[in-house]
Amino acid sequence: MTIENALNRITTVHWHGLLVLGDVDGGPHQPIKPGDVRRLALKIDQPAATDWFHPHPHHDTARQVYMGLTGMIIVDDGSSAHLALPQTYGMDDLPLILQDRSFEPDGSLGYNPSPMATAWYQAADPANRKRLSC
Ligand SMILES: [Cu+2]
Repeated sequence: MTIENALNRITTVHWHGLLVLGDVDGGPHQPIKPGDVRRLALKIDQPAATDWFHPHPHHDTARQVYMGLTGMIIVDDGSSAHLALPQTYGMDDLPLILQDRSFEPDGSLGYNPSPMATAWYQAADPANRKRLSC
């Protein structure tokens, strides 16, 4: 696995749910500076799981995830092959990631980590939108 940080800020890649050792876990203790390249050898040896990867830099995780730095990791150990479940990936077995986002009038992502900036808060009472603009 090769990770190149093409951002202009520190990031990490954390393997959420993978059973890997701490020295390749990608937590905040393993920052990747802008322009740096990190090479990892991940040995995946665990039961089937639906996991995900995401950045985990100190004080910037939520924003980086919001901006799209995340993805799914499906570990298949064959144990579900005999179950009456959809089995054709991409046809009847469709992994989904749902993420709540707001958009600015120009179509760009609007990121505001305040819980009072969420659409439900603003929709609950039109006065809330005015309160936020103060
Ligand atoms: Cu995580």
